[in-house]
Amino acid sequence: MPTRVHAIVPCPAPRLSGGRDWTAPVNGMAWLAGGTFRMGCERFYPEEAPVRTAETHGFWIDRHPVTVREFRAFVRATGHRTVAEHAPTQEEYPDADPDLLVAGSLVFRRPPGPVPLDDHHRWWAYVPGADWRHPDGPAAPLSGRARHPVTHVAWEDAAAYAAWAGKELPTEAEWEYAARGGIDGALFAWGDDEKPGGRLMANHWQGTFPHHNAGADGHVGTSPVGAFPPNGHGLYDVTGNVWEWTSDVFTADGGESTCCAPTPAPGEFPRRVIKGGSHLCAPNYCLRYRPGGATGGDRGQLDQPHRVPLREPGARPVRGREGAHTPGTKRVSTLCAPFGSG
Ligand SMILES: [Ca+2]
Repeated sequence: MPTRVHAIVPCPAPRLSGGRDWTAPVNGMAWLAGGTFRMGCERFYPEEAPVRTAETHGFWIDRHPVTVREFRAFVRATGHRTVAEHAPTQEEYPDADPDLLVAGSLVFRRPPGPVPLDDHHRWWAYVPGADWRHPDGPAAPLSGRARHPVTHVAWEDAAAYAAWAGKELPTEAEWEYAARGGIDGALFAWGDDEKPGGRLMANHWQGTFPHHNAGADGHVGTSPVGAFPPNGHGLYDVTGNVWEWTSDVFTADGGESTCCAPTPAPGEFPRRVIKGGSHLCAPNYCLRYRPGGATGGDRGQLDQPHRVPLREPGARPVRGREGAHTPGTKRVSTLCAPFGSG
C-alpha cells in the first residue's frame, strides 16, 4: 500500500469562544452531558478488551457522519486536497516501483465466489484515481450520493475538516459513550438483540463475506445518513455504514494485521482508532458494528468518514483507551471470530 503526502490548507476556522453557553442548541449536533460508562468488549476481539470504566465530560457531537455534501463545502472553502489525491513519493517509499506511485485509494472488489479470509488482497484493490469524489474508482461518478457519508478520507483529512468546522475529532471514549446511547454495557447501539422485532438496525453485511451480500437491510454499499433509527442519544449511523475516525492512536504492534482493515502501510504513520464498523462488516468475518468495536485505521483509505464533536476547550475524557492494552503486549487478532464465538 503506497503512502501519500498530504496537504492541509490553512483556513480561517471559527474559534470557540470561552464565553459561550455550552448547553445552547447547536445545529446538527446533540449535547451529551457526559458520565461514567463501561467501555470495550470482551466477547469477540482482543483489541477491544478489557471492559474498563471510562468517563467523559459533556460535549456536543454531530448527529450523523460527515456527508459528501458537507465535505464538498469544506473543499470548496479551503481548496483542501485529500491524501488520496496526492501521489506518494519515492522518498516515502524508496523500495516501491515508481510506476505504482500514483494517487489513488483502496476500493472493495467483491470476488465472484468464496475465498479464504486470511488475505484481504482478495477483496481490496488499490485503484488509481479513487478518492472521495470517485469512491468506486475514476470511471464511476459520485452522483446521487450527496447525503451518503464521505469516504476515502484519511485521518489528516478528517482532522482538517474538523478544524475548519471549529471542532475536533472525538476521542475513542467520547465516540463510544455517544454510540452507546445511554444503554450501558449493551452489545449493540440499540440493545442486546441484534434484530429487535426482526428489524435490521444498521447498514452492515448480510450473507457470507466477501462474495455474497444479500442486502437484506436494503443497502449494498453505503446508505444515506439517517436511513436507520437513531440511538438513544439521537445519533444516526453510529454503527454500520462507514467506519469513523477518532483522535486516539491505535496501539498495535508494528506491521500487525487485524481483520476488517488492510495491513498497515510501512512507514512512520501512526494508526488511529476507528469505530463503528461499516457496510462491509459481516458476522462471518467482522462483527464490528457495535459500540465496543474498534480497530486501527491506517493512512490507506477504507470507508472511514467521521463525525466531529464540539467540545468545551480543556474538557477531555478522564479515561479512555489507556488500560485497554499493556504496551508491548502482542495482539493476536489476525482473523475475526465468527459471531457468537468467544
Ligand atoms: Ca447493507
